Amino acid sequence: MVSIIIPARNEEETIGHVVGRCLIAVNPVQIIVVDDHSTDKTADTAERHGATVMLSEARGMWAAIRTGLKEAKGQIIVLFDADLEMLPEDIPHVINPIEKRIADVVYGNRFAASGYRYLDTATHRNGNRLLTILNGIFTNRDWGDEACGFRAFNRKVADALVLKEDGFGGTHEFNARVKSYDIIEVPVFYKPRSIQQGKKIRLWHGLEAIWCMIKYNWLGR
Ligand SMILES: Nc1nc2c(ncn2[C@@H]2O[C@H](COP(=O)(O)OP(=O)(O)O)[C@@H](O)[C@H]2O)c(=O)[nH]1
Ligand SMILES: [Mg+2]
Repeated sequence: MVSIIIPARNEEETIGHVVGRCLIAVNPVQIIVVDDHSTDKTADTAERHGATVMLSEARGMWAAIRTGLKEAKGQIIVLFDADLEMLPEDIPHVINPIEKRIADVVYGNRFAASGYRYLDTATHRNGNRLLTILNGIFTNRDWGDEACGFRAFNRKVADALVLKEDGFGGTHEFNARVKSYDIIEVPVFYKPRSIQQGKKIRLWHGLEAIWCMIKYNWLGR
């Protein structure tokens, strides 16, 4: 079975589509939506479409993922966003290297030249480039898109994983903690949304990202 963990805060517009399409794309599947006191109908909508809904143990995207991991029963775990920036139909491609046992961890790469590539803003793309270069220096692994939220890993990784960050910094903590495993990147479709459309990440998260790279790669916390 595949467990899909979806952190979600105020995503009622898209969460139903995401859950419904995950159910079609992957089988057998366990879908865990981890809500964080959303003020809209995120939790109800997710439940109505067939997901198990949990309330996050703390505020932030990675606190939600940590909560979801406790409930995940699958041999493969997928982390997926609630906002449809990426496509549930890409999940089978992302888990394929784990099923073939040629990777322990798989990342979606939103910028790999394969298939369609929707044009991002240059600001976001260049920020991502900079973080990807820094993450490569800190980990000495050659990620092409180290900040992609679309990731999958096997049970061995899940059982060994210790995560401490609650917010977006968890993205870089996770990279540091899995850097010694067999890792593969798979191109995925990505159509970024704007802050007006609900994107929660901000420029200062870039500084938090760099701090987390230092903390978890160099200071060994
Ligand atoms: N439970 C929970 N989910 C969050 C929180 N912040 C972001 N998310 C979810 O995490 C995913 C990624 O967030 P998003 O704003 O799209 O960031 P980005 O696309 O990585 O820039 C989305 O599904 C959000 O709903 C939070 O504080 N709590
Ligand atoms: Mg997003």
